[in-house]
Amino acid sequence: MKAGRGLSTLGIVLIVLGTAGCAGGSGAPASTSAPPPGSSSGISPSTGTGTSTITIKDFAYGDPLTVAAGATVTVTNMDSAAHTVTADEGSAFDTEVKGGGGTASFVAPTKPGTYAYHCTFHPGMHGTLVVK
Ligand SMILES: [Cu+2]
Repeated sequence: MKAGRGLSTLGIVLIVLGTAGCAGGSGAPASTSAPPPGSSSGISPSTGTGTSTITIKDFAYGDPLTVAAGATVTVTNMDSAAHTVTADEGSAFDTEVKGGGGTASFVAPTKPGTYAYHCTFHPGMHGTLVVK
């Protein structure tokens, strides 16, 4: 039976969805809470560019990020608290990002797969990095 593996994958997806959706319920992520006008911090949404960015905000990593194998991933932390991006298994990646708009970067694994990660400071924070 292959049901076991399928359920395992589904479980990860549900955890990610649950983390990302706790503020907005069902439907689209609540990304409409733009910063107030005039207070631009120089950080623009990384949509459509070649850069792979994880933006941490409100103790959440956001949607799962898909990157190329070995790509450099930049992490931006909009919270006041410091966070880490730490692979759940093994030592695929582990980087600390200071709060207040701090940035850090790490190199994505070269082995394709789905990598769950978390914050060592806040065990409730979970994210997913997909390498292909
Ligand atoms: Cu954290």
